[in-house]
Amino acid sequence: MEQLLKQIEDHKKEISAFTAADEKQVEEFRIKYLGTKGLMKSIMGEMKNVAVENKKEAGQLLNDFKVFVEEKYNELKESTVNGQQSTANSIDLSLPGDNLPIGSRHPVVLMRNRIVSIFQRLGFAVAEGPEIEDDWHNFGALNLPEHHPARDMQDTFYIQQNPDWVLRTHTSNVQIREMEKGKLPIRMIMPGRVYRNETVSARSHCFFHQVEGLYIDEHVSFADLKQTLYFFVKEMYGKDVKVRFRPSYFPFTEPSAEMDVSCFICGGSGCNICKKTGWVEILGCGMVHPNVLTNCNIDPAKYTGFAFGMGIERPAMLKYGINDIRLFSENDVRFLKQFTSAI
Ligand code: 2NM
Repeated sequence: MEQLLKQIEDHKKEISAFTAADEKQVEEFRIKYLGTKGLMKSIMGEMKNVAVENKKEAGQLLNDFKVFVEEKYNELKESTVNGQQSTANSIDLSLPGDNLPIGSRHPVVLMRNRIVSIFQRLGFAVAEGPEIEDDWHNFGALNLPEHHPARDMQDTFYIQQNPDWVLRTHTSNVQIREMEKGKLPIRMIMPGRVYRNETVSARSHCFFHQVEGLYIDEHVSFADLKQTLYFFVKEMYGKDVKVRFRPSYFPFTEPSAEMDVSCFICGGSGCNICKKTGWVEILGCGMVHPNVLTNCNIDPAKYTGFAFGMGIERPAMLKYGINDIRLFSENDVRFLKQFTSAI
């Protein structure tokens, strides 16, 4: 028994010190200690020489030893990968990590997120839809008559293969698609890219971004429209900003209005941004035209609603002091990496 104990201790020391540089050496370890003619086999054979009264203790000892050898074997196996000593054991975990170059959000996305999150807090859900749209969803359903100038080739990109398809000129196509689903009430916000056939310059581009909104339920009034947009403006431009509505015209709303805020650059005293008027136009809005509701199988005698739409690029340019709209789509990293924000 004494002798067996001593033997095991010696083997343990030897095994602990064993290292393997590759899979071949791991295999050598297995053969030497765990193989059919290996140490484990022969030392287990010693059991027959142990006195009866010591057999239980010796059995326990040998079992523990076997577990010890197997654990060492697994350790060696794990530390060698593809015939190479793996780096797993040589990694210094106290070293500082590599700096990962993290990107920054696009200024249009930052501005879109700000706008969208204000309306989300009022219970508006976000909806999206196709950028290639048929004539009905982009024009017809929106009460744009056959010969309306907006349908002109001059203003709209038509798809050559099928002139019934256009690149959407606003995100209102998403409103139409949501209304057509027939699930009311609707309280939704529609952000997205839109296309207009315009000459590209520092001030205008042939594609840009919009956020539109739609609220349809029983008894929705122009007062609801005004209060919703007042809340939006205060959240967006601060408590002190002044607001004014001007009557306007859109084929898809009646009545229609445009909303101005007191110039957030000069505070209303007059500058280049507000063209010395003290006011900046930020959105168009109105009560959804009964024809639009009828086009979407909504009964205008029962339901009313308001809608609004605003561009994203212009407020982003004012906020970040960007003087050329083309910068948004050129993807120059020197431009893009300047914008940081939590949202
Ligand atoms: C605007 C201004 C005013 C608008 C209307 C609709 C719909 F589908 F309900 F008729 N969607 N968007 C709307 C109304 C958009 O953008 C300047």
